[in-house]
Amino acid sequence: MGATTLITVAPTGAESAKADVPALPVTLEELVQTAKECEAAGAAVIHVHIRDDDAQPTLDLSRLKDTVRALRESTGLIVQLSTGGAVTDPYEDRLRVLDAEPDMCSLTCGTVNFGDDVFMNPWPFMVDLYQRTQEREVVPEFELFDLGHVAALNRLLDKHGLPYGGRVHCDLVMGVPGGMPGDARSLVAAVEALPEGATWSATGIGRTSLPVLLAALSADGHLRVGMEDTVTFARRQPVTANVQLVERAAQAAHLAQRPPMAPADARALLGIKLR
Ligand code: KMH
Ligand code: ZN
Repeated sequence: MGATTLITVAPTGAESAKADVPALPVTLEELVQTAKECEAAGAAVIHVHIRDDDAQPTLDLSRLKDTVRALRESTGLIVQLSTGGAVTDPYEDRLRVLDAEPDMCSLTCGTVNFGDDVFMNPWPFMVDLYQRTQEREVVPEFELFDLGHVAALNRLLDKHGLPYGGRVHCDLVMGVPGGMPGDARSLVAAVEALPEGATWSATGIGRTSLPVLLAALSADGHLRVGMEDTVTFARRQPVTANVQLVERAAQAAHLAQRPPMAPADARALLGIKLR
């Protein structure tokens, strides 16, 4: 088999309101339907934020457990729960996400200005979350919003060893107002600073989505797309469903001669525990 592209879909996030973005999947039924469509279109990993009955972001543990179970029953996708949540979520709730026993979780490697807000990830919280992923045998995906986060990741690995699964997998989250810009030269700078042997995907927020996708493919990276990161497909054209973004990413991956990676191959690459 030749080289392939791991596609992660991040369908919901914590920032858009259902009232503003009706296509956003916020119920469990909508999420499962989205997951099935995106898997069929080439996604291998789903990065999950959930909502409550009022479509507000929540880290409610029983809902998270139900979500993990439903996604496992209906798809072969690797289930990655967000530990970032919303900027207002307390650290204890973010740590408790691991009790839902996901395959993977996000782990952001530093604090960052996040538009008008601040997304808090102080060093002691990072270390606590990282050690819990190691104990619980959950594969972390290191979210890197800035070049300083790459330095913090290297420090984390130096002090606390390799993640469960043995593979360091990162996601460059680019173009957040307050983080690194979503452009090719920032991407190259971040990739050059990654730990030896790390695998990585990249995503660009808002209008940086396409430039980052193209830069990532040309630098041999993997892709993350989804309505968490952009709700606009093209100028004046809202995204109508997450699968639109996955289909476009899959087409670009085919064009780059690195077609989408199957979930089973992604499980082997990342060292996901059989649950
Ligand atoms: N919603 C952002 C504050 C993650 O999922 O780990 C954090 C975020 C990162 O989306
Ligand atoms: Zn997220």
